[in-house]
Amino acid sequence: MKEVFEKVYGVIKTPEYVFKELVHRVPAPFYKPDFNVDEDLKENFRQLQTNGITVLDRIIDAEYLELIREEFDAVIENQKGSNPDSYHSIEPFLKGVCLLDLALERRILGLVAQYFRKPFGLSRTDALRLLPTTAGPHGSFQWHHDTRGKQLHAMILLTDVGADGQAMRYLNGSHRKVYSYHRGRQKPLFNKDVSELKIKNISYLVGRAGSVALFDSNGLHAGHRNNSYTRDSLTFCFATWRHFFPVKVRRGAFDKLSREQQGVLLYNPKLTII
Ligand SMILES: O=C(O)CCC(=O)C(=O)O
Ligand SMILES: [Fe+2]
Repeated sequence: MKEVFEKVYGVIKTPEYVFKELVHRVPAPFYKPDFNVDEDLKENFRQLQTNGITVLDRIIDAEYLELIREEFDAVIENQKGSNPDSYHSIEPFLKGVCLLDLALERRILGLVAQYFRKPFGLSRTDALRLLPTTAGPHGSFQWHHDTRGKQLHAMILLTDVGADGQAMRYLNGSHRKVYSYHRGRQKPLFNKDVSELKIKNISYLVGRAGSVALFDSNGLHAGHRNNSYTRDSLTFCFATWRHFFPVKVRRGAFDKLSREQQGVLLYNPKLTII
């Protein structure tokens, strides 16, 4: 009985749900982006639009990467994660200024602005260290979408990640999908959907340390755990509506940002400046 009721409820709720999601995707008519796509990233932008994912190869130089890595180590120290053999922090901006500068990097924001073509904010942050593990798939390490509609994640690799490493997988082109009410709210229940599809449609989030992947988390993706080697990464999420999580920054670091970068932070109603 409960099942039938849920099914019927889903059918009734789906039109409104789909309508909201489609409106959410429409660009703002008079939007003037504060950030633009560099000429050399035009191909990446095309890939992002077509596949829902693109990797910018090593856009962070070695010296800056060293500083980022030092700050990252301080951020995750003692922060044991809920995933097996992992360290995790959702407050990466309290130990220095490098990680905040990175989250608001001009080239990343250029791609985000062009992708949404409407105002957006930094909605969530994750610093994650995945140690080698024998743990099987669970949580975000199974096929899922993030249940927040059109949203961009910038995942910055701080260590080299090859196809043999703990590389996220992404189902190319799945970012366009509009889900029904229930499918739109289900998390890791898509394993079956993907195993039935052809492997050639899948991108691996691989790259050298300092590479940045941008992907639309409305598309299906799966983190991957294995016993190979450690993966360190930072993920900065950008959203245009509703799906904002608390983000904390320090006053001194905030004041040093450009007005446009500050705007990306202030767009998040859950921003705290301390
Ligand atoms: O860390 C991973 O490989 C998975 C990340 C993920 O699911 C996400 O950023 O939405
Ligand atoms: Fe995800």
